[in-house]
Amino acid sequence: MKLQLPKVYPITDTKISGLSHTEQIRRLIAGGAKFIQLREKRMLAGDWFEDAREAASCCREAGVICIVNDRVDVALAIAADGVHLGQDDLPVDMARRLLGPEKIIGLSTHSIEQLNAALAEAIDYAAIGPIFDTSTKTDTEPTVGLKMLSEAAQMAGNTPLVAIGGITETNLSTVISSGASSAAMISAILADPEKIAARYRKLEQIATPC
Ligand code: 3NM
Repeated sequence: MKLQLPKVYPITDTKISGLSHTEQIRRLIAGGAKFIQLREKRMLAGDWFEDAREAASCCREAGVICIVNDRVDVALAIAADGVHLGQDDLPVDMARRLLGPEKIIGLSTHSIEQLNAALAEAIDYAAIGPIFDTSTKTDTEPTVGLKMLSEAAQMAGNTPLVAIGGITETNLSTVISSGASSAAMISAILADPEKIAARYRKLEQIATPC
């Protein structure tokens, strides 16, 4: 069945928020988030595992989908709903074999060529980025821009397409109207930790005008 993604897809970041993954999850859930990715690029698995487990447990209790960035092993260990893979992570077919047919697999792409290849894999959604400049991720590929995002959305067809990189309150509407199913965001949601719930709520409103 086709995955239904909320228009705003929050990703945790302990450096930007200054909060544990669990605390970020609590605040995001308070804001109404339904689909969250745990992303930890600095710590070793052993050092954030307990936090990840608690975060996943909060998600389960609230009926919120929890995806783990990069780490199939961590996703399995905490019984997450799936993984978000990068181009250098385990190949999709291997992740699928480990996770089984029911778990969600998302795959990052950074060009039309990579997206085309991703669409031939057993994924539930593809991501493309960075759409705009971002300082959150330092090893990014060249920016995709809105024109290529529209092309990518047409190419993705029925597969949900997540736009990522430099998305803010100001450009969110254009990202969605360019064809993205969802906009993944880190700094626009987490930069002020006291306002995480409110920021999520506001961005979801901008992305889903009534
Ligand atoms: N992946 P912000 S850009 C995690 O291009 C990530 O695949 C990207 O953070 C990609 O919303 C990015 O703060 C950073 O710009 C997104």
